Amino acid sequence: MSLLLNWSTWLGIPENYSDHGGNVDHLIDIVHWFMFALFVGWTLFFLFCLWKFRAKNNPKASYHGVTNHVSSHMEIGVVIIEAVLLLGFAFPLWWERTDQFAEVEKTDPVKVRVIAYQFAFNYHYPGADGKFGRIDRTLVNSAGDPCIDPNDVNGHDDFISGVLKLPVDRNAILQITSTDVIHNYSIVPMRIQQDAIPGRDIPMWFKPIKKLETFAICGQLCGEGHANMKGTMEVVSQKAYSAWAEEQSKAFLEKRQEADKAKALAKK
Ligand SMILES: [Cu+2]
Repeated sequence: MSLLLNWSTWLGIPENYSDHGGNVDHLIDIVHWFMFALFVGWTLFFLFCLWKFRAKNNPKASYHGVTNHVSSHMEIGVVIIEAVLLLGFAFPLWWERTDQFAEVEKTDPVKVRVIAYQFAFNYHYPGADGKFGRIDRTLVNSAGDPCIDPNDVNGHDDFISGVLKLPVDRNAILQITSTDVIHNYSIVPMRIQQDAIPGRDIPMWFKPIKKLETFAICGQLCGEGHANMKGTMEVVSQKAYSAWAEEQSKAFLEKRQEADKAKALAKK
C-alpha cells in the first residue's frame, strides 16, 4: 500500500541515500497528491460546464454572466490558505534548516570546497591539518582553479581532487563556488543542490547514510557542454576515506616541497 502512495517511486526518482532525503521525497508525494486532486476536481468541473451550458439547453446567450459574489469569496479564501502555507509552514521549516548549520559544524563534518567551471568540478580538501589555505580569487589562472594562496602555510597540505569522496554516516559541508558562469551543483541521490556563483562560497550540507558511487551533475544551463557536465562521487567507509585523504594530502605536500626546492635551486 505504501508503495502505491509513493509518487516519488512512480516518477522514477533514484533511491535516496541521505539522512534528510526522506523528507524531500515525502514533500514530492504530498505535492503530487494535491496536484492529482486538483486535476480530478477541475476535470469534473469542466465536464459539468460542458453539460450545464450545452447549446440545446441555452439557445440564448446571457449578457450578464455570474451575478453573485461566490467566486470573489473563494479567491480570498485561496489567498488566505496560501499565506498560511508560506508563513506558517514554509518559512519556519526553512529557518529550522538554516539554524541547523551551527549544530552541523559542531559534529566534526567533512569540509570540501567545490569549484564548478565549464564543464566540470574540482574539489579542494583542507588536507591533514583540517584547515583550508587562504583563498585569493585574484590568483585565478585557469578554469576551476581553487585559488589557494601559496604563501599560506595552512594551504601547503591541501589537495585537489577530480572526484568527490566522502565517508558514510558523517555530515559533509560543501562550499560551492564557480570560476566562470553560474552553475548548479546537484547530487540527486542525496536530494540536495546549490547554485555555484562566481565570487561566493555557499555552503550546503547533508549526511550520506549508505555507500554508493554516483554522479554530481550541473543543474543549471551553463553553456554548450552543460549536458556532459558531471563528476564522480563516492561514499566510502570512514577507514577508506581517511586512508585516501591522508595519501592525497601527503602526495600534494611532497610535490609542493619539491617545487619549492627546485625554485630555491634556480635562484642560486
Ligand atoms: Cu554548469
